[in-house]
Amino acid sequence: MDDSRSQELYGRALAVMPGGVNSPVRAMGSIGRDPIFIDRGEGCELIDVDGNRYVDWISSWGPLIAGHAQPDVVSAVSGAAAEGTSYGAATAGEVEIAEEICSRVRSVEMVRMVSSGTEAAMSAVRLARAATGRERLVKFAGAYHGHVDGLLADAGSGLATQGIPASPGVPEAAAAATTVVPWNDFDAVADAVNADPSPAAILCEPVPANMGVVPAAEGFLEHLRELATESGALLVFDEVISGFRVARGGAQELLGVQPDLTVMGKVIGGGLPAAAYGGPSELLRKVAPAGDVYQAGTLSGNPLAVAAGLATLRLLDRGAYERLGVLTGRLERGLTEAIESAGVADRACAVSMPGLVTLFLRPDPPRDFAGTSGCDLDAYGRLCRGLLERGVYAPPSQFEAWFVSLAHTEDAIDRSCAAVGEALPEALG
Ligand code: KE4
Repeated sequence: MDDSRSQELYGRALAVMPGGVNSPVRAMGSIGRDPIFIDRGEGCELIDVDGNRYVDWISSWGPLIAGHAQPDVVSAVSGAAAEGTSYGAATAGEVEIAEEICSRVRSVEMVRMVSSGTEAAMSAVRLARAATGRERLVKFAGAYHGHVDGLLADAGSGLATQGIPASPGVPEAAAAATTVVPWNDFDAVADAVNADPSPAAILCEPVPANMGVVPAAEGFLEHLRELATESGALLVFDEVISGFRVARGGAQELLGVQPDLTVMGKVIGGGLPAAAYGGPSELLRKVAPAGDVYQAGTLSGNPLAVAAGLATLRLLDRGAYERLGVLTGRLERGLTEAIESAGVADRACAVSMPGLVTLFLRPDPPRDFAGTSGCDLDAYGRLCRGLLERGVYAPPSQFEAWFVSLAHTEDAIDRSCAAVGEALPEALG
């Protein structure tokens, strides 16, 4: 595969950008190759700067649930841009998208728009701390909530642990306020929540997709709900990925557990920078200027991002979710059949939730981050490289998901699964 133009751009990028990219996962280091530079997207496909075409399973890490260059989205953004790009003043579109979000997510009566999932998670945590007068957070190993100092804490495996900085530059004090426990560990999270000092919040991805797709065990989200209610901590669902993807009302609709605060992003920006946090009016009215919990943003509710987000949400009717479910099922079955036909069912498996699939290089679905970390990561890198050679752009990390979009066709799914059937034996050796 010719990637000479990508190589030339990468050489220039390394001189002026750390790692040559603006977000680490794009660098493809974890799959043992240099990054591919993209020229454009068309439906479910990416075309790189060397003209190589791929079935895209990244969908911009979730936002592109309607596919690349979707006409309604492009038209909405173009129309908005023609009138101006940002005003730093209130607009009708912000009211419309807030109403749209509240109409879909039952636990959200009021919402604040921000510009990234990180900002939304950070602000929701600040609100939870203000509302409870407490500081400590309980989060789960392998869950990702953006690059907020206190949320990068990950003391690794083990029971409830005091967070330690997972990145240089994170103050000990910021990490120390975070307790990290294994996902799906009923006893560990109960111990962490019931320990002193009582926590401000239990923060989770209700459908984890940053350790690969690792669904909650039966009753686990209900357990978190009970622990939060009994302890006075707020239950915060980070639905930046699952929101408006796994169901019209997100994971809380699909799984029937209501959080106190919800963090949202990706789909609500349709590929432009937009995210949000929301919940009951009584909580959100604590946020400035209604209340004294300060949070602000120059481009919060930006007209172009709102136009893209509204156009995307308006494509997501009940029929769209039925279609997404059908496509997701086809992909999971196709990957499972590819694994079985390659004779490697003892070394790989596929796990899905609506709109999300992960191909794990281990014999059975992991229950937590330690389980995912036990996957054959070297083989995963070889698999991804083999898939790129065959025109399939799978997530360049075992700790991510394949993001299904409404633009994915049955043919694109079948071609991707056939490529996995060819590349997997080579990758596993
Ligand atoms: P951003 O700040 O990247 O917009 O959102 C942070 C975030 C928060 N919560 C969840 C559940 C998330 O998945 C994310 C970001 N997701 C990753 C991919 N899994 C973004 C990709 C990247 O870092 O380049």
